[in-house]
Amino acid sequence: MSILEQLAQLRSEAEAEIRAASADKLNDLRLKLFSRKNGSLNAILRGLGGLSAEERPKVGSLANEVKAHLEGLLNERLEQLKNSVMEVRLQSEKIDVTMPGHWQNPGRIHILNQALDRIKDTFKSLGYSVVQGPEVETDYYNFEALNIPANHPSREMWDSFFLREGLLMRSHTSPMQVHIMEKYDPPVRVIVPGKCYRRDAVDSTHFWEFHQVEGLLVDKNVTFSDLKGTLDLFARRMGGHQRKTRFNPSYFPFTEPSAEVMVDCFVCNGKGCRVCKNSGWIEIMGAGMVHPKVLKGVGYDPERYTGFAFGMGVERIAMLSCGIADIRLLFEGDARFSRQF
Ligand code: FA5
Repeated sequence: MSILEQLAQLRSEAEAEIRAASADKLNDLRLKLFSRKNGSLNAILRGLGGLSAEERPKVGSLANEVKAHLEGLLNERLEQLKNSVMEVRLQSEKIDVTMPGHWQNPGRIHILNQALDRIKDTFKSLGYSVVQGPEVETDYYNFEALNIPANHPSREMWDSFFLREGLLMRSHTSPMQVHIMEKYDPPVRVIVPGKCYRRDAVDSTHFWEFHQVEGLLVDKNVTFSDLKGTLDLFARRMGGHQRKTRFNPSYFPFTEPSAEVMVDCFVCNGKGCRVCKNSGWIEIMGAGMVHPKVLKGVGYDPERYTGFAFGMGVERIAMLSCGIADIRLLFEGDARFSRQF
């Protein structure tokens, strides 16, 4: 076969191979055709020496033409393969933005935490610090230091879960009044949110585990009016600017005088309804001026310092603000209930 025929054959065979080559084969093919040492083109051109002087330039120019043609084809094929890879990717990664989304079922802040957050925000804005305390208490802090000696009849107000000798699950957050005053000199201004435990029979307003927020403010010249002003403002922040408060005389061994703090009913605005048992008023907390015996017990001078304290049930506040009639709903963990608030 003449060199010209060999070149023509190389051209047509290589064209077919290039058209069929995959991306990773293209480079091998390029080497197979054009490598100086053992490329097919050079192998044919090695026969140039045996040609006449007229034939040589003809063959040379045909060889150049074949080389340029095949190189062009190789580049074209490479480009074509790159585009088709991109095409496949685009197809497989295509997102149909008109498809309906998947429902993510986002969580909600539990209604108790919502109430707690609002209570904390209100008092923080009045300069109160938020502190936590232990849920297991000693008899001393839960009772004695709060002016409730052993066998005192008022202990029945707090029917407690006793643990081993001298320890119990705290039945209110008031023991933290004593811890705080023992630790810090006056003035103090704190609230203490936390869990409390009582052996109360469970009904629509009582649970054996519940949350309270204790408040304590001690300074010079603190009066009952300061307590009234503070709780009045609290009620309005929680229930709207039209809320009214009422202080009924009450009894707690660790405050004197003591009061039961009422607000006009959130639901009927004081007209009387099922929630307020037709009285128009709802009790939201116990409060009073810190008893001088309690102040003395922690080393504060009751002649120089006075203070007030209050303790509210967070479940009660949450129920009132959302019109919930049964405390048990708050603890059942039923998402259909929680999702409503
Ligand atoms: C006390 O616990 C006092 N330590 C409050 C206090 C603090 C008075 C500081 C004076 C100064 P009381 O027992 O009334 O008070 O409880 C306060 C609130 O806790 C109640 O109004 C009620 O909302 C809530 N509470 C009491 N027992 C339960 C219970 N079993 N389940 C749910 N909430 C309860």
